[in-house]
Amino acid sequence: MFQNKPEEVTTMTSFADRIARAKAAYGQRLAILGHHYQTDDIIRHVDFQGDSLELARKIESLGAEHVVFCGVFFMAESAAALARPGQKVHIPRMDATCPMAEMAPASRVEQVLLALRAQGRNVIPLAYVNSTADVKAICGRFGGSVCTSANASAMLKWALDQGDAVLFLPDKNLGMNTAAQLGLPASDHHVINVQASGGRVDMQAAAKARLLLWPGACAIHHKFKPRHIEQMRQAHPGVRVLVHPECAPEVVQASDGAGSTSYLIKQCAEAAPGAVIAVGTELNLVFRLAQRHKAEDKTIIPLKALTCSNMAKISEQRLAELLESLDTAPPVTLPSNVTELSRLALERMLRICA
Ligand code: CIZ
Repeated sequence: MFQNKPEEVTTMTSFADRIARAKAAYGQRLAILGHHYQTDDIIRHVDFQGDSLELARKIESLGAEHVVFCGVFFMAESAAALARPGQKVHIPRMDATCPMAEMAPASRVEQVLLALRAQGRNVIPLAYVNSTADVKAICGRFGGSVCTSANASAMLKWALDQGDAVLFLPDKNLGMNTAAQLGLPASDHHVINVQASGGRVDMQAAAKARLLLWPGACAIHHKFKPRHIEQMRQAHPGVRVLVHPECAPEVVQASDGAGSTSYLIKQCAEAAPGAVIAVGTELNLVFRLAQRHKAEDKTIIPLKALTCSNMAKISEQRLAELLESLDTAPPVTLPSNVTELSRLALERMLRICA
């Protein structure tokens, strides 16, 4: 899958050479971070690979003047909020956005939160990392925080203890799956209508729920269906099916295990030789796991071949071009109040999940 056609090899090699040259020239002044969903063409150039939590934790310890984030924009924003003064965070494509993050525009989040709070309950906002820095800043301002799929249950438990209810956003699937993990009954959550600036929230239903869910979802993970698991089990009797918790609850329930990218990676690493595992997440990670564990006689297959087109915008060419213009390229910047408040929300998470 990752093999280039012969005529592409020269181009790919030359981008790789340009990246290697730029890395050598910058030395310790440059650190490249890459998310697990990046292609192998990018991952081979990164200094650190991880999920957003692992990469967010790295920022503090990085001495580099330039941090290049190979991932999607909200990840670079979080890195910019956590960066030291003077440290510049870059992303090879500013338009590598996350459609789910865009499903919760900050102004709408604030309106809905205020409408919910106007009912007299202390509603704590908890944003999944897949949200804009503006939304994270709202969480910081209203006593809330941020979570990743790796720490969602610890963070939701924390948020439930802080007030009367939690507004979890933007991923309703992660919210519902995490609530199920914590044993929160379905009667305790409610997916809110976020139209008309909070004017359409069913306040009676909201008042009864401890978990209020924003109606967003990941365009990729939402495409996994229970029928894909049934088909997989028929085609490969004995297969173990693992999925990401951004999948719908019925998919998580039909699987043999669900968790963040770091969980999926660990499960594949710890599986016994001979294991057959179908993984329901972004294809680049599944292929990497298949390659990594092939020699150990483990068969790792995609539950369905789904790629994130925004993650894929980060190409070797764009990385090479960015590195060659790093001193003049505009870094990711945030207004100072957004930096301060989104950092507050992120640091709360890092402290709680230390
Ligand atoms: O937290 C992350 O990096 C995301 C978006 C997914 C995951 O499970 O790692």
